[in-house]
Amino acid sequence: MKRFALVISGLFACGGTATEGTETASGSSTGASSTTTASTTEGTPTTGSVDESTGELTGGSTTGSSTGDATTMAVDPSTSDTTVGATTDATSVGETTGTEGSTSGEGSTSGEGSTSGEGSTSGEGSTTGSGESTSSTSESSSETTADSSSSGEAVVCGDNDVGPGEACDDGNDVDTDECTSMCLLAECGDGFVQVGVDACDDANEVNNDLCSNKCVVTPKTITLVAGGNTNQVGNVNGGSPFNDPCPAGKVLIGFQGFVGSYHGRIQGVCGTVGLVPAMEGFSVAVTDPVTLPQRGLQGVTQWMRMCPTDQMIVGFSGRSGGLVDQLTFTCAPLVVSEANDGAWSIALGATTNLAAIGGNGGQPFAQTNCPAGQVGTMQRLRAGDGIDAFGVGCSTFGLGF
Ligand SMILES: [Ca+2]
Ligand SMILES: [Ca+2]
Ligand SMILES: [Ca+2]
Ligand SMILES: [Ca+2]
Repeated sequence: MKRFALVISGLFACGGTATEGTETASGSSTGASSTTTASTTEGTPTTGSVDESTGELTGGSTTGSSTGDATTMAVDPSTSDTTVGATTDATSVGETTGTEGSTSGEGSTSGEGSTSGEGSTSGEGSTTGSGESTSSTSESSSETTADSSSSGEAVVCGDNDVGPGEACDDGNDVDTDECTSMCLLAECGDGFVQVGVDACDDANEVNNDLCSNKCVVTPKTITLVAGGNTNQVGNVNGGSPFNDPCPAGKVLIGFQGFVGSYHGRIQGVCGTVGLVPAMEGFSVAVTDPVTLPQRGLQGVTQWMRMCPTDQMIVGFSGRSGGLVDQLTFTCAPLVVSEANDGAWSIALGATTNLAAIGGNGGQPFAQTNCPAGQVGTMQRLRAGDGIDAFGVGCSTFGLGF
């Protein structure tokens, strides 16, 4: 019923507004032709949509160019019956009409259901109401249609010709070169390990799993290799030598013992260094402490000096003479970093001195550290009844992949 009413009104309008009809003619002609084309696909839908849109639109802007609309309307019904039409064409028609009449005409065309957006377009059209703009609109839309259809035919990924929408086309199915089989330029994160560029590519956003966001393999362990020694302080010829290394994979993380006016007994404490995911990278954790053999037989007051959590012994200072009188241990953490190019590295962080332990005899000796880039991994003592000399054996550290 509505359909009828609309059409009729449209016809009436057409007849009534003879003058405007001329102007409309151009616009409507465009619309008509396109409409005809439009009739390619969906005849029925078109009709149906016509009703809906018509209803809405009519209420809003009946005024404007009823003529133009009318024309369109008249065309539409017939067209719709024919039924064929590319959706796109229909769209263009709709827009055209919309601009001019902004009335029911549009609704019918746009109604085709190609898009809801059109409806809104029609609304604007009514506001504008210029035939020119209408025509341009219709043209552009028709062009768009043409492009889309043509592009669908021509572009073939793999024909060794870079077509529209292709970033590259090397004509092969190899995904590990610079151009993937999807005709996309290889990049980190596409899930393909580009030869010579990506060390890995897990296509996720997790930086500290096995493969970083820069497609670099992440570190898994900390390696320790026996390195140099610190100097020994005290009487380097006294007592007997005791070189006690930490178990494999462990570093010195503190000392304990018994002290009187000088150090009577000492034993190192070792912990396992390992990598743990932290933030977007890794941190070094120290776990599983164990003690080294206790050397010396004297001392009355038990003591313990442990590095802060996850830090290790890198040096010491204190006082000494014929024996080891006082010790102040120096600790530092290991810090893992990721460079801009994705390379991972590990280095010592800022040092911390623990509280001094022991007497004030002897003479102060200079800060005594492991060689640069090394951490303590062995107690190097000389002892008889008391601790004659104290030193530390060190190891280089690195990342294991
Ligand atoms: Ca191609
Ligand atoms: Ca390729
Ligand atoms: Ca890749
Ligand atoms: Ca990852």
